[in-house]
Amino acid sequence: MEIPVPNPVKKVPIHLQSSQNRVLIKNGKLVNHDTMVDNDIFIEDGIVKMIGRNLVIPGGTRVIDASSMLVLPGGIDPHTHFELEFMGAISVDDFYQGTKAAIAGGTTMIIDFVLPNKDESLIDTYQKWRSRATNKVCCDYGLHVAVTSWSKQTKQEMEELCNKHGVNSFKVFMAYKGVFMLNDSELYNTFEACKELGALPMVHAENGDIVHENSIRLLKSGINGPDGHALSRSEDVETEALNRACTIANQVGSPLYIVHIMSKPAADALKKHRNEQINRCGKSNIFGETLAAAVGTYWDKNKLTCWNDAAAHILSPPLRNDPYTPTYLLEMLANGNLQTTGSDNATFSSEQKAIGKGDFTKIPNGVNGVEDRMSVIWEKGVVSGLLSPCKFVEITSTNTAKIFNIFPRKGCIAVGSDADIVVWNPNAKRTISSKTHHQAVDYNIFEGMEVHGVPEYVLVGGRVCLDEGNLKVVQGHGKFIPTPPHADFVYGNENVNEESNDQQDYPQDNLKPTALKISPASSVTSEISNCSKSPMIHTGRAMRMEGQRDLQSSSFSISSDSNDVKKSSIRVRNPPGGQSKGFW
Ligand code: URQ
Ligand code: ZN
Ligand code: ZN
Repeated sequence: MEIPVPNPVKKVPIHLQSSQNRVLIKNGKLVNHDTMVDNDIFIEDGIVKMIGRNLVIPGGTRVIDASSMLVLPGGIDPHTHFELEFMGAISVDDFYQGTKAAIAGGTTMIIDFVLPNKDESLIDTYQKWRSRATNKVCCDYGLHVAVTSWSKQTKQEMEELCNKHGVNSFKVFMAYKGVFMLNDSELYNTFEACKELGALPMVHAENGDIVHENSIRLLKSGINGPDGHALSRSEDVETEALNRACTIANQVGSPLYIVHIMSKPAADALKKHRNEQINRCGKSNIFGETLAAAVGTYWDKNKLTCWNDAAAHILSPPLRNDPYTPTYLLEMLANGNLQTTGSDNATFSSEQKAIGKGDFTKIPNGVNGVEDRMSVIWEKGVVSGLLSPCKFVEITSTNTAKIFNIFPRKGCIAVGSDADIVVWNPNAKRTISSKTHHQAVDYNIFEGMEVHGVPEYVLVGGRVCLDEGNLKVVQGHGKFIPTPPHADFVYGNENVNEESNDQQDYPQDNLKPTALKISPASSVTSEISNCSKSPMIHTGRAMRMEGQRDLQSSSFSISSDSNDVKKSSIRVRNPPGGQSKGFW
Protein backbone atom coordinates (compact mmCIF):
# COMPACT_ATOMS: atom_id res chain seq x y z
CA MET A 1 0.00 0.00 0.00
CA GLU A 2 1.25 3.45 -0.80
CA ILE A 3 0.74 6.50 1.30
CA PRO A 4 0.72 9.64 -0.79
CA VAL A 5 2.71 12.45 0.78
CA PRO A 6 1.33 15.88 0.03
CA ASN A 7 3.81 18.24 -1.65
CA PRO A 8 6.54 15.63 -1.63
CA VAL A 9 9.90 17.11 -0.76
CA LYS A 10 13.21 15.38 -1.31
CA LYS A 11 14.54 14.85 2.15
CA VAL A 12 18.27 14.64 2.68
CA PRO A 13 18.88 11.51 4.70
CA ILE A 14 21.03 13.42 7.14
CA HIS A 15 21.44 10.49 9.46
CA LEU A 16 23.07 8.54 6.66
CA GLN A 17 25.78 11.09 6.09
CA SER A 18 29.30 10.86 7.54
CA SER A 19 30.42 8.62 10.36
CA GLN A 20 27.34 9.70 12.31
CA ASN A 21 25.38 6.88 10.75
CA ARG A 22 27.10 4.61 13.31
CA VAL A 23 26.86 5.26 17.01
CA LEU A 24 27.77 3.15 20.01
CA ILE A 25 26.23 4.08 23.34
CA LYS A 26 28.31 2.38 25.96
CA ASN A 27 28.48 1.93 29.72
CA GLY A 28 24.90 2.98 30.32
CA LYS A 29 22.01 1.22 31.98
CA LEU A 30 19.44 0.31 29.35
CA VAL A 31 15.90 0.76 30.63
CA ASN A 32 12.97 -0.72 28.77
CA HIS A 33 9.43 -1.04 30.14
CA ASP A 34 10.26 -4.51 31.47
CA THR A 35 13.98 -4.57 32.18
CA MET A 36 16.92 -2.52 33.45
CA VAL A 37 20.21 -3.88 32.17
CA ASP A 38 23.84 -2.76 31.93
CA ASN A 39 24.28 -2.87 28.19
CA ASP A 40 25.77 -1.19 25.16
CA ILE A 41 23.83 -0.33 22.04
CA PHE A 42 25.16 -0.20 18.51
CA ILE A 43 23.20 1.85 16.00
CA GLU A 44 23.61 1.93 12.26
CA ASP A 45 21.56 3.76 9.65
CA GLY A 46 18.98 4.79 12.19
CA ILE A 47 18.29 1.32 13.52
CA VAL A 48 19.42 -0.50 16.66
CA LYS A 49 21.66 -3.25 15.30
CA MET A 50 23.22 -4.83 18.37
CA ILE A 51 22.72 -4.83 22.11
CA GLY A 52 25.11 -6.47 24.50
CA ARG A 53 28.65 -6.38 25.80
CA ASN A 54 31.83 -7.00 23.94
CA LEU A 55 30.28 -5.84 20.69
CA VAL A 56 32.50 -5.83 17.65
CA ILE A 57 31.83 -2.64 15.81
CA PRO A 58 33.23 -0.90 12.74
CA GLY A 59 36.02 1.61 13.07
CA GLY A 60 35.00 5.26 12.95
CA THR A 61 31.85 4.64 14.95
CA ARG A 62 30.97 7.53 17.21
CA VAL A 63 31.06 6.48 20.85
CA ILE A 64 28.81 8.08 23.45
CA ASP A 65 29.89 7.31 26.99
CA ALA A 66 26.72 6.84 29.05
CA SER A 67 28.49 5.99 32.34
CA SER A 68 26.15 6.61 35.31
CA MET A 69 23.35 7.43 32.88
CA LEU A 70 20.17 5.66 31.95
CA VAL A 71 19.48 4.86 28.31
CA LEU A 72 15.76 5.08 27.58
CA PRO A 73 13.47 4.70 24.56
CA GLY A 74 12.64 8.18 23.32
CA GLY A 75 9.47 9.63 24.75
CA ILE A 76 6.33 9.45 22.61
CA ASP A 77 3.86 12.25 23.24
CA PRO A 78 0.43 10.99 22.10
CA HIS A 79 -1.25 14.39 22.31
CA THR A 80 -0.09 17.65 20.73
CA HIS A 81 -1.74 20.52 18.87
CA PHE A 82 0.90 22.33 16.83
CA GLU A 83 -0.15 25.42 14.86
CA LEU A 84 -3.76 24.70 15.74
CA GLU A 85 -6.39 27.25 14.79
CA PHE A 86 -8.71 27.27 17.76
CA MET A 87 -10.90 29.79 19.56
CA GLY A 88 -9.81 32.68 17.34
CA ALA A 89 -6.06 32.07 17.60
CA ILE A 90 -3.34 29.84 16.14
CA SER A 91 -1.20 28.03 18.69
CA VAL A 92 2.29 29.49 18.61
CA ASP A 93 4.32 26.28 18.65
CA ASP A 94 4.41 25.09 15.06
CA PHE A 95 5.74 21.73 13.89
CA TYR A 96 9.31 23.07 13.91
CA GLN A 97 9.35 24.84 17.25
CA GLY A 98 7.17 22.18 18.87
CA THR A 99 9.21 19.17 17.73
CA LYS A 100 12.47 20.97 18.51
CA ALA A 101 11.25 21.56 22.05
CA ALA A 102 10.09 17.94 22.22
CA ILE A 103 13.60 16.73 21.44
CA ALA A 104 15.14 19.11 23.96
CA GLY A 105 13.04 17.37 26.60
CA GLY A 106 13.65 13.77 25.48
CA THR A 107 10.64 13.16 23.25
CA THR A 108 11.40 11.66 19.85
CA MET A 109 7.90 11.24 18.44
CA ILE A 110 4.68 13.19 18.78
CA ILE A 111 1.16 12.37 17.62
CA ASP A 112 -0.78 15.47 16.62
CA PHE A 113 -4.51 15.87 16.05
CA VAL A 114 -5.93 16.70 12.64
CA LEU A 115 -8.88 18.89 13.55
CA PRO A 116 -11.42 19.49 10.75
CA ASN A 117 -14.15 22.06 11.19
CA LYS A 118 -17.66 20.63 11.13
CA ASP A 119 -18.52 19.23 7.69
CA GLU A 120 -14.96 19.69 6.40
CA SER A 121 -13.44 16.70 4.60
CA LEU A 122 -11.31 14.53 6.90
CA ILE A 123 -8.96 13.64 4.05
CA ASP A 124 -8.46 17.26 2.92
CA THR A 125 -7.74 18.33 6.48
CA TYR A 126 -5.38 15.40 6.96
CA GLN A 127 -3.48 16.46 3.82
CA LYS A 128 -3.32 20.00 5.18
CA TRP A 129 -1.72 18.70 8.38
CA ARG A 130 0.78 16.58 6.46
CA SER A 131 1.77 19.61 4.36
CA ARG A 132 2.22 21.73 7.48
CA ALA A 133 4.31 19.13 9.22
CA THR A 134 6.46 17.47 6.60
CA ASN A 135 9.12 20.15 6.05
CA LYS A 136 9.17 21.30 9.64
CA VAL A 137 9.25 18.27 11.91
CA CYS A 138 12.55 17.64 13.68
CA CYS A 139 11.30 14.39 15.23
CA ASP A 140 8.96 11.68 13.98
CA TYR A 141 5.24 12.23 14.05
CA GLY A 142 1.95 10.44 13.64
CA LEU A 143 -1.58 11.79 13.27
CA HIS A 144 -4.92 11.19 14.91
CA VAL A 145 -7.95 12.60 13.06
CA ALA A 146 -10.91 14.23 14.82
CA VAL A 147 -14.46 13.45 13.74
CA THR A 148 -16.44 16.65 14.27
CA SER A 149 -19.58 15.81 12.31
CA TRP A 150 -21.18 12.61 11.08
CA SER A 151 -22.31 11.57 7.59
CA LYS A 152 -21.89 8.72 5.13
CA GLN A 153 -18.84 10.51 3.77
CA THR A 154 -17.28 10.60 7.24
CA LYS A 155 -17.32 6.84 7.40
CA GLN A 156 -15.85 6.47 3.90
CA GLU A 157 -13.09 8.92 4.73
CA MET A 158 -12.31 7.12 7.98
CA GLU A 159 -11.92 3.92 6.00
CA GLU A 160 -9.59 5.58 3.52
CA LEU A 161 -7.54 7.16 6.29
CA CYS A 162 -7.12 3.77 7.95
CA ASN A 163 -6.36 1.80 4.85
CA LYS A 164 -4.34 4.27 2.84
CA HIS A 165 -3.04 7.03 5.05
CA GLY A 166 -1.67 5.45 8.20
CA VAL A 167 -4.28 6.73 10.65
CA ASN A 168 -5.71 4.31 13.22
CA SER A 169 -7.27 6.67 15.76
CA PHE A 170 -10.19 9.09 15.66
CA LYS A 171 -10.96 11.67 18.33
CA VAL A 172 -14.44 12.83 19.19
CA PHE A 173 -15.41 15.72 21.41
CA MET A 174 -18.20 15.59 23.96
CA ALA A 175 -17.51 19.29 24.68
CA TYR A 176 -17.09 22.51 22.68
CA LYS A 177 -20.79 22.71 21.87
CA GLY A 178 -21.56 24.04 18.40
CA VAL A 179 -17.93 23.72 17.35
CA PHE A 180 -16.60 20.17 17.64
CA MET A 181 -19.13 18.48 19.91
CA LEU A 182 -20.95 15.32 18.78
CA ASN A 183 -24.16 13.94 20.27
CA ASP A 184 -24.53 10.40 21.58
CA SER A 185 -25.81 8.97 18.29
CA GLU A 186 -22.83 10.44 16.50
CA LEU A 187 -20.50 9.01 19.13
CA TYR A 188 -22.18 5.64 18.71
CA ASN A 189 -21.72 5.75 14.93
CA THR A 190 -18.09 6.82 15.19
CA PHE A 191 -17.25 4.10 17.71
CA GLU A 192 -19.00 1.53 15.54
CA ALA A 193 -17.06 2.64 12.45
CA CYS A 194 -13.82 2.44 14.43
CA LYS A 195 -14.65 -1.09 15.51
CA GLU A 196 -15.33 -2.14 11.93
CA LEU A 197 -12.01 -0.66 10.82
CA GLY A 198 -9.93 -1.96 13.70
CA ALA A 199 -9.31 1.67 14.70
CA LEU A 200 -9.33 3.29 18.13
CA PRO A 201 -11.90 5.93 19.10
CA MET A 202 -10.51 8.64 21.38
CA VAL A 203 -12.75 10.88 23.41
CA HIS A 204 -12.57 14.31 25.01
CA ALA A 205 -14.86 13.60 27.95
CA GLU A 206 -16.80 16.61 29.24
CA ASN A 207 -20.52 17.21 29.06
CA GLY A 208 -20.64 20.11 26.61
CA ASP A 209 -24.32 20.95 27.19
CA ILE A 210 -23.74 21.40 30.91
CA VAL A 211 -20.58 23.46 30.30
CA HIS A 212 -22.58 25.67 27.95
CA GLU A 213 -25.46 26.25 30.38
CA ASN A 214 -23.12 26.80 33.34
CA SER A 215 -21.10 29.33 31.38
CA ILE A 216 -24.20 31.38 30.56
CA ARG A 217 -25.27 31.30 34.22
CA LEU A 218 -21.79 32.27 35.50
CA LEU A 219 -21.40 35.14 33.06
CA LYS A 220 -24.89 36.44 33.96
CA SER A 221 -23.96 36.41 37.63
CA GLY A 222 -20.89 38.54 36.91
CA ILE A 223 -18.24 35.82 37.05
CA ASN A 224 -16.29 36.49 33.88
CA GLY A 225 -12.65 35.97 34.94
CA PRO A 226 -10.51 32.82 34.49
CA ASP A 227 -11.95 31.27 37.69
CA GLY A 228 -15.23 30.86 35.82
CA HIS A 229 -13.64 28.33 33.48
CA ALA A 230 -13.22 25.57 36.07
CA LEU A 231 -16.52 26.50 37.73
CA SER A 232 -18.30 25.84 34.45
CA ARG A 233 -16.79 22.36 34.07
CA SER A 234 -16.56 20.57 37.41
CA GLU A 235 -15.16 17.12 38.08
CA ASP A 236 -18.72 15.74 37.81
CA VAL A 237 -19.03 17.17 34.31
CA GLU A 238 -15.88 15.31 33.29
CA THR A 239 -16.85 12.09 35.05
CA GLU A 240 -20.38 11.96 33.64
CA ALA A 241 -19.03 12.22 30.11
CA LEU A 242 -16.37 9.61 30.74
CA ASN A 243 -18.99 7.19 32.07
CA ARG A 244 -21.25 7.88 29.10
CA ALA A 245 -18.45 7.33 26.61
CA CYS A 246 -17.55 4.01 28.27
CA THR A 247 -21.21 2.98 28.23
CA ILE A 248 -21.47 3.72 24.51
CA ALA A 249 -18.22 1.85 23.81
CA ASN A 250 -19.54 -1.12 25.78
CA GLN A 251 -22.82 -1.10 23.85
CA VAL A 252 -20.97 -1.01 20.55
CA GLY A 253 -18.25 -3.37 21.70
CA SER A 254 -15.50 -0.98 20.65
CA PRO A 255 -12.28 -0.12 22.42
CA LEU A 256 -11.88 3.42 23.77
CA TYR A 257 -9.09 5.83 24.66
CA ILE A 258 -9.96 8.71 26.97
CA VAL A 259 -7.66 11.68 26.44
CA HIS A 260 -6.55 14.12 29.15
CA ILE A 261 -8.11 12.67 32.32
CA MET A 262 -7.79 15.54 34.79
CA SER A 263 -9.63 14.59 37.98
CA LYS A 264 -9.70 11.95 40.70
CA PRO A 265 -13.35 10.93 40.12
CA ALA A 266 -12.80 10.62 36.37
CA ALA A 267 -9.76 8.40 36.97
CA ASP A 268 -11.80 6.35 39.46
CA ALA A 269 -14.56 5.92 36.88
CA LEU A 270 -12.06 4.76 34.28
CA LYS A 271 -10.64 2.27 36.76
CA LYS A 272 -14.14 0.94 37.45
CA HIS A 273 -14.90 0.43 33.76
CA ARG A 274 -11.54 -1.22 33.15
CA ASN A 275 -11.99 -3.54 36.12
CA GLU A 276 -15.46 -4.54 34.98
CA GLN A 277 -13.98 -5.61 31.64
CA ILE A 278 -11.04 -7.33 33.28
CA ASN A 279 -13.38 -9.27 35.57
CA ARG A 280 -15.50 -10.25 32.57
CA CYS A 281 -12.83 -11.28 30.10
CA GLY A 282 -9.41 -10.95 31.68
CA LYS A 283 -8.38 -7.72 29.98
CA SER A 284 -9.60 -4.26 29.13
CA ASN A 285 -9.42 -2.24 25.96
CA ILE A 286 -10.45 1.03 27.56
CA PHE A 287 -7.37 3.19 27.98
CA GLY A 288 -6.76 6.41 29.88
CA GLU A 289 -4.32 9.24 29.31
CA THR A 290 -3.41 11.97 31.74
CA LEU A 291 -1.21 15.00 31.21
CA ALA A 292 2.10 16.38 32.39
CA ALA A 293 0.06 19.42 33.44
CA ALA A 294 -2.22 17.30 35.62
CA VAL A 295 0.58 15.51 37.46
CA GLY A 296 2.91 18.49 37.55
CA THR A 297 0.69 21.25 38.82
CA TYR A 298 -2.87 22.18 39.88
CA TRP A 299 -5.17 25.19 40.05
CA ASP A 300 -3.53 26.88 43.04
CA LYS A 301 -5.73 29.87 43.89
CA ASN A 302 -3.03 31.38 46.07
CA LYS A 303 -0.56 31.45 43.21
CA LEU A 304 -2.84 32.22 40.28
CA THR A 305 -3.82 35.67 41.43
CA CYS A 306 -3.23 37.77 38.33
CA TRP A 307 -5.35 37.42 35.19
CA ASN A 308 -2.40 36.47 32.95
CA ASP A 309 -1.15 33.69 35.21
CA ALA A 310 -4.63 32.25 35.60
CA ALA A 311 -5.44 32.43 31.88
CA ALA A 312 -2.14 30.74 31.03
CA HIS A 313 -3.27 27.74 33.10
CA ILE A 314 -6.59 27.30 31.31
CA LEU A 315 -7.21 24.10 29.42
CA SER A 316 -10.13 21.68 29.19
CA PRO A 317 -10.87 19.68 31.26
CA PRO A 318 -9.38 22.18 33.71
CA LEU A 319 -6.65 21.85 36.30
CA ARG A 320 -8.43 21.05 39.54
CA ASN A 321 -8.35 23.22 42.64
CA ASP A 322 -6.94 20.31 44.64
CA PRO A 323 -3.28 19.78 45.62
CA TYR A 324 -3.82 16.02 45.92
CA THR A 325 -4.93 15.38 42.36
CA PRO A 326 -1.39 15.18 40.88
CA THR A 327 -0.27 12.44 43.28
CA TYR A 328 -3.54 10.58 42.85
CA LEU A 329 -3.14 10.50 39.08
CA LEU A 330 0.49 9.40 39.41
CA GLU A 331 -0.62 6.54 41.63
CA MET A 332 -3.17 5.60 38.99
CA LEU A 333 -0.33 5.51 36.44
CA ALA A 334 1.86 3.52 38.82
CA ASN A 335 -0.72 0.79 39.35
CA GLY A 336 -1.81 0.53 35.74
CA ASN A 337 -5.21 2.18 36.01
CA LEU A 338 -4.04 4.90 33.64
CA GLN A 339 -1.85 3.95 30.72
CA THR A 340 -0.31 6.98 29.04
CA THR A 341 0.88 10.54 29.57
CA GLY A 342 0.62 13.29 27.00
CA SER A 343 1.23 17.01 27.01
CA ASP A 344 -1.87 18.26 25.14
CA ASN A 345 0.56 20.97 24.08
CA ALA A 346 -1.65 23.78 22.72
CA THR A 347 0.22 26.96 23.42
CA PHE A 348 -1.29 30.39 23.12
CA SER A 349 0.71 33.52 23.94
CA SER A 350 -0.31 35.91 26.70
CA GLU A 351 -1.56 38.26 23.99
CA GLN A 352 -3.71 35.50 22.49
CA LYS A 353 -5.05 34.46 25.89
CA ALA A 354 -6.08 38.09 26.40
CA ILE A 355 -8.82 37.62 23.77
CA GLY A 356 -10.82 36.30 26.73
CA LYS A 357 -10.49 39.33 29.00
CA GLY A 358 -13.99 40.00 30.30
CA ASP A 359 -15.32 36.59 29.17
CA PHE A 360 -13.59 33.39 30.31
CA THR A 361 -15.35 31.37 27.61
CA LYS A 362 -13.23 33.17 25.01
CA ILE A 363 -9.80 32.42 26.53
CA PRO A 364 -8.08 30.06 24.08
CA ASN A 365 -7.77 26.70 25.84
CA GLY A 366 -4.39 25.05 26.11
CA VAL A 367 -1.06 24.86 27.94
CA ASN A 368 2.56 23.90 27.29
CA GLY A 369 4.15 20.54 28.12
CA VAL A 370 5.76 18.95 25.08
CA GLU A 371 9.25 19.95 26.27
CA ASP A 372 8.87 19.34 29.99
CA ARG A 373 6.63 16.26 30.07
CA MET A 374 9.47 13.78 30.57
CA SER A 375 11.27 15.79 33.28
CA VAL A 376 8.08 16.67 35.14
CA ILE A 377 6.91 13.05 35.23
CA TRP A 378 10.38 11.87 36.22
CA GLU A 379 10.50 14.39 39.05
CA LYS A 380 6.97 13.89 40.34
CA GLY A 381 6.91 10.16 39.67
CA VAL A 382 10.35 8.57 39.87
CA VAL A 383 12.22 10.94 42.18
CA SER A 384 9.25 10.91 44.56
CA GLY A 385 9.36 7.09 44.61
CA LEU A 386 5.96 6.49 43.00
CA LEU A 387 7.25 5.12 39.69
CA SER A 388 10.15 2.84 38.78
CA PRO A 389 12.27 3.86 35.78
CA CYS A 390 10.68 0.96 33.87
CA LYS A 391 7.20 2.24 34.69
CA PHE A 392 8.34 5.68 33.61
CA VAL A 393 9.33 4.24 30.22
CA GLU A 394 6.02 2.40 29.99
CA ILE A 395 3.84 5.46 30.59
CA THR A 396 5.92 7.94 28.59
CA SER A 397 6.66 5.74 25.58
CA THR A 398 5.91 1.99 25.46
CA ASN A 399 2.17 1.99 26.14
CA THR A 400 1.60 4.70 23.56
CA ALA A 401 3.57 2.68 21.01
CA LYS A 402 1.53 -0.43 21.80
CA ILE A 403 -1.86 1.29 21.80
CA PHE A 404 -1.20 3.04 18.49
CA ASN A 405 0.38 -0.09 17.00
CA ILE A 406 3.93 1.03 16.36
CA PHE A 407 5.57 -1.20 18.98
CA PRO A 408 8.30 -2.54 18.86
CA ARG A 409 9.53 -0.26 16.11
CA LYS A 410 8.94 2.51 18.67
CA GLY A 411 8.56 2.43 22.45
CA CYS A 412 11.51 0.17 23.22
CA ILE A 413 15.19 -0.26 22.56
CA ALA A 414 15.53 -3.62 20.85
CA VAL A 415 17.47 -5.05 17.95
CA GLY A 416 15.63 -3.82 14.86
CA SER A 417 13.80 -0.94 16.49
CA ASP A 418 14.23 2.68 15.40
CA ALA A 419 17.15 4.30 17.16
CA ASP A 420 15.04 6.82 19.06
CA ILE A 421 17.03 6.95 22.24
CA VAL A 422 17.52 9.25 25.21
CA VAL A 423 20.63 9.21 27.37
CA TRP A 424 19.13 10.42 30.59
CA ASN A 425 21.12 11.88 33.43
CA PRO A 426 19.14 11.15 36.59
CA ASN A 427 21.54 13.19 38.70
CA ALA A 428 21.50 16.44 36.76
CA LYS A 429 19.11 19.20 37.74
CA ARG A 430 17.52 22.05 35.88
CA THR A 431 14.95 24.70 36.67
CA ILE A 432 12.08 25.01 34.24
CA SER A 433 11.49 28.50 32.90
CA SER A 434 9.91 30.22 29.91
CA LYS A 435 13.15 32.22 29.69
CA THR A 436 15.17 29.13 28.83
CA HIS A 437 12.67 26.75 27.25
CA HIS A 438 12.67 26.05 23.52
CA GLN A 439 8.95 26.52 22.95
CA ALA A 440 7.61 29.56 21.17
CA VAL A 441 5.18 30.43 23.94
CA ASP A 442 6.03 33.20 26.42
CA TYR A 443 4.77 31.34 29.47
CA ASN A 444 5.49 28.05 31.23
CA ILE A 445 3.00 26.52 33.66
CA PHE A 446 5.90 24.70 35.39
CA GLU A 447 7.89 27.92 35.90
CA GLY A 448 10.43 27.61 38.71
CA MET A 449 10.06 23.85 39.15
CA GLU A 450 13.40 22.19 39.84
CA VAL A 451 13.60 18.83 38.12
CA HIS A 452 16.16 16.06 38.31
CA GLY A 453 16.42 13.96 35.20
CA VAL A 454 17.85 15.80 32.22
CA PRO A 455 18.48 14.43 28.73
CA GLU A 456 22.17 14.64 27.77
CA TYR A 457 21.84 13.03 24.34
CA VAL A 458 18.74 12.48 22.24
CA LEU A 459 18.89 10.39 19.09
CA VAL A 460 16.09 10.55 16.57
CA GLY A 461 16.36 7.81 13.98
CA GLY A 462 20.03 7.41 14.93
CA ARG A 463 20.85 11.07 14.47
CA VAL A 464 22.25 12.82 17.54
CA CYS A 465 19.87 15.76 17.84
CA LEU A 466 20.73 16.68 21.42
CA ASP A 467 24.46 16.37 21.93
CA GLU A 468 25.81 16.82 25.45
CA GLY A 469 22.88 19.09 26.09
CA ASN A 470 23.32 21.10 22.87
CA LEU A 471 20.41 21.05 20.45
CA LYS A 472 21.35 20.13 16.89
CA VAL A 473 17.99 19.58 15.28
CA VAL A 474 17.24 19.65 11.58
CA GLN A 475 13.92 20.79 10.13
CA GLY A 476 12.30 18.04 8.12
CA HIS A 477 14.43 15.26 9.62
CA GLY A 478 11.36 13.68 11.24
CA LYS A 479 9.31 11.08 9.39
CA PHE A 480 5.61 10.46 9.28
CA ILE A 481 5.00 7.19 11.12
CA PRO A 482 1.87 5.40 9.90
CA THR A 483 -0.18 3.75 12.60
CA PRO A 484 -1.76 0.55 11.27
CA PRO A 485 -5.23 -0.59 12.39
CA HIS A 486 -6.02 -3.78 14.32
CA ALA A 487 -3.45 -3.26 17.08
CA ASP A 488 -2.88 -6.47 19.02
CA PHE A 489 -2.69 -4.47 22.22
CA VAL A 490 -6.16 -3.05 21.55
CA TYR A 491 -7.96 -5.75 19.60
CA GLY A 492 -6.13 -8.98 20.25
CA ASN A 493 -3.53 -10.74 22.24
CA GLU A 494 -1.44 -7.96 23.70
CA ASN A 495 1.57 -10.22 24.22
CA VAL A 496 1.87 -11.51 20.67
CA ASN A 497 4.69 -9.15 19.76
CA GLU A 498 6.40 -9.28 23.10
CA GLU A 499 6.58 -13.02 23.37
CA SER A 500 7.71 -13.65 19.84
CA ASN A 501 11.34 -14.62 19.60
CA ASP A 502 11.33 -14.75 15.86
CA GLN A 503 13.77 -12.31 14.37
CA GLN A 504 12.27 -11.13 11.15
CA ASP A 505 13.18 -8.86 8.37
CA TYR A 506 10.75 -6.03 8.31
CA PRO A 507 10.09 -3.13 6.04
CA GLN A 508 12.30 -0.12 6.67
CA ASP A 509 10.01 1.88 4.47
CA ASN A 510 8.18 3.98 6.99
CA LEU A 511 5.28 4.44 4.64
CA LYS A 512 4.22 0.85 5.02
CA PRO A 513 1.97 0.66 8.05
CA THR A 514 2.83 -2.87 9.04
CA ALA A 515 2.96 -4.18 12.58
CA LEU A 516 6.55 -5.26 13.17
CA LYS A 517 7.92 -8.17 15.11
CA ILE A 518 11.23 -7.75 16.84
CA SER A 519 12.74 -9.74 19.68
CA PRO A 520 12.67 -7.84 22.93
CA ALA A 521 15.96 -6.47 24.19
CA SER A 522 15.93 -9.03 26.96
CA SER A 523 16.77 -11.78 24.49
CA VAL A 524 20.19 -10.33 23.92
CA THR A 525 21.00 -8.81 27.25
CA SER A 526 23.24 -9.85 30.08
CA GLU A 527 22.19 -8.71 33.52
CA ILE A 528 18.49 -8.19 33.61
CA SER A 529 16.59 -6.47 36.35
CA ASN A 530 12.92 -7.13 36.24
CA CYS A 531 11.44 -3.86 37.35
CA SER A 532 7.74 -4.10 36.98
CA LYS A 533 6.15 -2.71 40.09
CA SER A 534 8.46 -2.21 43.08
CA PRO A 535 9.06 1.29 44.33
CA MET A 536 12.44 2.87 43.82
CA ILE A 537 15.19 3.82 46.18
CA HIS A 538 16.72 7.18 45.43
CA THR A 539 20.41 6.56 46.08
CA GLY A 540 21.48 10.08 45.30
CA ARG A 541 23.28 8.82 42.20
CA ALA A 542 20.69 6.86 40.35
CA MET A 543 17.47 4.98 40.90
CA ARG A 544 17.57 1.34 41.80
CA MET A 545 14.93 -1.24 42.52
CA GLU A 546 14.29 -2.17 46.11
CA GLY A 547 16.16 -5.34 47.00
CA GLN A 548 18.26 -5.29 43.86
CA ARG A 549 21.93 -4.96 43.34
CA ASP A 550 22.89 -1.50 42.19
CA LEU A 551 24.10 -2.36 38.74
CA GLN A 552 24.96 1.26 38.23
CA SER A 553 27.85 1.00 40.66
CA SER A 554 29.45 -1.78 38.65
CA SER A 555 32.57 -0.75 36.80
CA PHE A 556 32.22 -3.88 34.67
CA SER A 557 32.35 -3.15 30.99
CA ILE A 558 33.83 -5.29 28.30
CA SER A 559 32.59 -3.27 25.40
CA SER A 560 34.92 -2.87 22.55
CA ASP A 561 35.94 0.65 21.93
CA SER A 562 35.98 2.00 18.43
CA ASN A 563 39.72 2.48 18.84
CA ASP A 564 40.26 -1.15 19.74
CA VAL A 565 38.42 -2.69 16.88
CA LYS A 566 39.01 -1.81 13.31
CA LYS A 567 36.79 -4.32 11.57
CA SER A 568 34.55 -3.24 8.80
CA SER A 569 32.11 -6.12 9.20
CA ILE A 570 29.46 -6.30 11.90
CA ARG A 571 29.77 -9.29 14.15
CA VAL A 572 28.73 -10.18 17.65
CA ARG A 573 30.93 -12.09 20.04
CA ASN A 574 28.46 -14.01 22.15
CA PRO A 575 27.43 -11.33 24.62
CA PRO A 576 26.75 -12.68 28.11
CA GLY A 577 23.21 -13.97 28.24
CA GLY A 578 22.97 -14.97 24.61
CA GLN A 579 23.89 -14.06 21.13
CA SER A 580 22.21 -11.27 19.32
CA LYS A 581 20.40 -12.59 16.31
CA GLY A 582 20.53 -9.88 13.71
CA PHE A 583 18.51 -9.81 10.52
CA TRP A 584 21.23 -8.65 8.20
O1 URQ B 1 -9.38 19.89 23.86
C1 URQ B 1 -8.28 19.83 23.36
O2 URQ B 1 -7.63 18.79 23.44
C2 URQ B 1 -7.65 21.00 22.59
C3 URQ B 1 -8.41 21.27 21.34
C4 URQ B 1 -7.45 22.22 23.38
N1 URQ B 1 -6.72 22.06 24.52
C5 URQ B 1 -7.29 21.88 25.74
O3 URQ B 1 -7.74 22.78 26.38
N2 URQ B 1 -7.30 20.67 26.23
ZN1 ZN C 1 -9.52 17.63 24.15
ZN1 ZN D 1 -5.94 18.20 23.15
